[in-house]
Amino acid sequence: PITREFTSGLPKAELHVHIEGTLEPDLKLKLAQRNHIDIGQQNVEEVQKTYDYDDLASFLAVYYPAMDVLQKEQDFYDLAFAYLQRAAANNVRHVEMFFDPQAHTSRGIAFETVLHGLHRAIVDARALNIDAALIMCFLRDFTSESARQTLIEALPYKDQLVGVGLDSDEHNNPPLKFARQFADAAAAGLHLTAHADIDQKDSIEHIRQALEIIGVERLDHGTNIVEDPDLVDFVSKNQIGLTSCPLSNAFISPEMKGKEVLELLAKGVKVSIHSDDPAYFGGYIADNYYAIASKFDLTKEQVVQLAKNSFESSWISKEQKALYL
Ligand code: ES4
Ligand code: ZN
Repeated sequence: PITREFTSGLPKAELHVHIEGTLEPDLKLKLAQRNHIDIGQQNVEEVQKTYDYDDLASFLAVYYPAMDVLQKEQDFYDLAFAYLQRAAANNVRHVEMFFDPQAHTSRGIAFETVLHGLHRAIVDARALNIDAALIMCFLRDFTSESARQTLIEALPYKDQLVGVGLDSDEHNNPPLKFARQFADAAAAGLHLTAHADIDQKDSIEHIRQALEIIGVERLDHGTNIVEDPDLVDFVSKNQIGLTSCPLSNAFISPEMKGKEVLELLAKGVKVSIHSDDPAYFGGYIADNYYAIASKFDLTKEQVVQLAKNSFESSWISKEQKALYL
């Protein structure tokens, strides 16, 4: 059987982690104190008691307000550096991390404060033998005008970004709402991905829009695609990566999309395993590999293929991929 030592030693790429979702209770408390913010809890246990959610909306209602403690560039640096240290210790070799600028600019934090802090952590983490890049997400429950302004703010720094994504509340917020912003980002040379989520009533239509209209190169979650053979063919032919997050899915269903992942893996689709919001969903990437491997009795070959897929779906150069594969 697959052991925790195996999943943590396995060389892998993390392609679906929200950096704000790596904010651990102890850092949250430390930043609250440093920035003189009353978050209403005094210790780790009290913070963890607020982590009470069983669907996307109830999760996001805890998640976004908690970001108040992130105020200064150094706060964003500390957040990202702590994550990268932990990832490096679990043999994550490459990270493409999401960040949500609008979650910060909407409460008066400058875009540059966020970007500079995260970028500086990425540069310093190279000394830990981990390379990382940033994917800027649009908040899909904000307007497309807000996304447009965010992209305008970001474009002068496009060399510090690898791509754009789409996250937050999917309900009634289809990918098509941001078609123009995705097209502009692609024209600027950025890669494209989008959350096409778990068990949303329109998930197949959202997946279709993301693939056929937006032209995403990856789908975040998106494993509901197994319901539609034509779309499975499409991702197969076009080598679209699907980033599945078992422990995040487990909050919605104990099956954590294991059957879907195995079906896609058997069909040769580039599905891979990631952590989403590890500080909130009970585990980092090695824990996510372990969770699905143990519950579904995966073979070593299947686990290795998932890790290979993570490098293949990443946005590193062919030459760099060859070093990992
Ligand atoms: C997220 Cl689990 C999830 N879904 C959608 N958007 C998100 N942002 C951070 N975590
Ligand atoms: Zn996510």
